[in-house]
Amino acid sequence: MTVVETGTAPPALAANAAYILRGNDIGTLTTAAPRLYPHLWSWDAAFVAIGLATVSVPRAVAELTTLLGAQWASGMLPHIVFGPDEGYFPGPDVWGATAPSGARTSGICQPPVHAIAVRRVLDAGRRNGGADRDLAERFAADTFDRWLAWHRWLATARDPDGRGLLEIHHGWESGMDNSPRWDLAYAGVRPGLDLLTGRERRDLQHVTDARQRPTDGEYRRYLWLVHQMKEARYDDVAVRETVDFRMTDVFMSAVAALASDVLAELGDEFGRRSEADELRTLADRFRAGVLSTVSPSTGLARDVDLRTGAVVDVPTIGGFAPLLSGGDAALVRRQLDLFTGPHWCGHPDLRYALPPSTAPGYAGYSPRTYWRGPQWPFMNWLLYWTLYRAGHRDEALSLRSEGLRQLGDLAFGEYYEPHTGEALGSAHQSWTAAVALDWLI
Ligand code: 9WN
Repeated sequence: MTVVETGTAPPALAANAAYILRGNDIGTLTTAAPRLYPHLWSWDAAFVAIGLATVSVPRAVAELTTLLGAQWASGMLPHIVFGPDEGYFPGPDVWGATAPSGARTSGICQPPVHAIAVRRVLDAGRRNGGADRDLAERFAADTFDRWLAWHRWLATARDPDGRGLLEIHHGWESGMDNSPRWDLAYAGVRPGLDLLTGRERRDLQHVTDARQRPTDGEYRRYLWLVHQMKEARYDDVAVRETVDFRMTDVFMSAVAALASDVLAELGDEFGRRSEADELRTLADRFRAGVLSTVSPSTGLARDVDLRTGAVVDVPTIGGFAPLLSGGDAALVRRQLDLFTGPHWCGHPDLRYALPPSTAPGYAGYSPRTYWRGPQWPFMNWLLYWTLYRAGHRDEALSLRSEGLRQLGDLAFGEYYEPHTGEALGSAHQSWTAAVALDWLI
């Protein structure tokens, strides 16, 4: 049996991970983290289901069912489905949004990784056989149209001109909230109201130092955008016309390409030929969109500010979007060399050879601050899974072994300081535990 560097044997790591997920389970949903995030987050739920599938297929199905239960009539899957806890700001009162089912939700979305979770749950059910296989197959077939509606909504509401690039209206939609990718866009967001003073930022109570989280100035902008979208009644067209933040998100677009291909494969299995073709066409559209943004000089994919036309040239993990969507073998090879080279995973000062969220050589790099430098275990898993699937086995397996070494401290941190390996943000983060389980079992 292999023992990870920190001395934690895989069975102990897996048992601890399962224990974390069990502890964060409040019945119908697994909170993204016990105190900092006491609700269900859309893309977290997908990774959580992937982890849960290794220990309980029914519980994994339940997690995705809860998310689908909050789907909007438009097809959008909201980025937060609120549970009963009052401890998160901005909570349901600030968002003022309700799904047709009555579930209280946020009014924005997150990257569409969910088809990958459906695939993994189905695979786990089939591996187990019996009731698990029946449940997983029924679930995947019965919910296919719901996931399809989600992808169709993205393609129409968020890429209305068909350029193959999804547009976002808040950094939260990218899942990489304060990444330097969004600095330029946020510089143009000038809050007309101070929506923070007099309110309590609960997030700062759950980290060891405030530097690990976005600043108050950033939060004022975050809240202003929520206010603008709420004023527009979360109407897709009205939001596009009024919101101060309109960026194409190249990483989310690459996720859409990848997940549309995965969903198309599921469609094939369930005899949904025309829908599968439609999804492949979508995947091709997003793949081409992503490739169209690549900088010839850096080799990284770039976001665009739709309000100004400015192209964002900062070296963040988002630039590696083509590793998810593929479509150009020479570019992918170039990106893999960059990714594993001394500016990224192979940087000599890193504790583990894993991608920092922002390149260590960049002036705005900040190794303790959220999406400005730390490494994120779920991201390592997503890249691992995609690279493995695309046949880049060596790079994928390196992410897995380095990712497991990082998690050997049993903290299950939200993110990690790249040089010291210190766990930062929330402890006992669900998607961190989930990816450890998938890697181990
Ligand atoms: C806002 C739950 C979420 C993740 C995001 C991560 C962080 C929320 C926050 O936590 O965002 O959505 O309050 O900071 O950036 O990727 O889904 O884990």
